[in-house]
Amino acid sequence: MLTGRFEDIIKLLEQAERVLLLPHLHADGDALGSCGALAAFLKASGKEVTVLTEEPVEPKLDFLPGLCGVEFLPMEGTAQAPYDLAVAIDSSAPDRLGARLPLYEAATARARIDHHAAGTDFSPVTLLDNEWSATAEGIYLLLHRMGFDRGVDRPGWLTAEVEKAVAGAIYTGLVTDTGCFAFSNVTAQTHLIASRARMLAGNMSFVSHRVYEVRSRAYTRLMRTVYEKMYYPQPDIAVLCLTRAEMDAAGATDVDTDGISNILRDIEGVHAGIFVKPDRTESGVYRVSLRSDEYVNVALIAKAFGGGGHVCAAGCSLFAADEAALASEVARLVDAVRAGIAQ
Ligand SMILES: [Mn+2]
Repeated sequence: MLTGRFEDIIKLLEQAERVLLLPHLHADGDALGSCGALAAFLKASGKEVTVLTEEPVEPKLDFLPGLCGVEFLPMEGTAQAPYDLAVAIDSSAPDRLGARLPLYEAATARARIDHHAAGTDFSPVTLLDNEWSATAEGIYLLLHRMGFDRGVDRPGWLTAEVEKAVAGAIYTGLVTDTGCFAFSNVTAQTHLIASRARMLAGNMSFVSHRVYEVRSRAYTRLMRTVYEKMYYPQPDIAVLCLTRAEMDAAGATDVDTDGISNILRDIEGVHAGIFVKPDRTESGVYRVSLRSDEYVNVALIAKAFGGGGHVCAAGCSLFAADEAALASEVARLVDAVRAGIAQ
């Protein structure tokens, strides 16, 4: 269901001269693709646009700046002049903006474009539809209203080159959030938009290759531990808890653990996968990634644990001082998933 009105965001975008776009923490291909598409379009229309990320862009997405002609600047902690408009992209809650939240709040006008069903309404102007497979799907619909992909009716400043750049970034967002158009969030509209984007952007097969097929050496080393250590607390639930030492031994960082929760969920007969790993900096804090099939809504479970996300892909944090405490927290989570499957 659509929340908010396209006109309201369009008005803000048209009025602003200096625009700040903020993808969520640990920005993925949808958050960055959506920012890149919007930035490329707005820049071509004459706006000054900055995309500020929390961390450097992860290696598998390093093609994006070149694809859309937009730089993604990691935040450097330096004071920045307030922006006319700040837009939170693909971010379901204010804490998803991390250390950039004060910059968002300092902007004269604020907006949010997102597709997460369970989230916090933290912006005065929101454009959100939980039926969009990706925020990038919403970005297409927004930009189409602003003159993108209108053929000969497009605005004079919108060159074919810019349209190509925008389309490539949108396509990347779609590929990322739909598992190459395989997830249950894909609709007929998703395919129509992907088709339009493919039409304008040209061959995009490298995107799924980079995002889904290429695995780091560290990830590959880590897989040994993953398969050895995962277990089934229930026949239809798969759990994996990695320690920092195990990740270090494989030379793995957080980006190397992408996709592990899907591996758990995809085992025959499993309805839900629970992947737990230590927070990269805070000791006693664990990041949980939940994946499910159509039998259980993990967004609800994540929410009960203070997190959020989508029906089939969600996340939350656990807090535990030692190994025993973590085991009991994981058991509590397993119980919640168990109860969710039973419903
Ligand atoms: Mn997304």
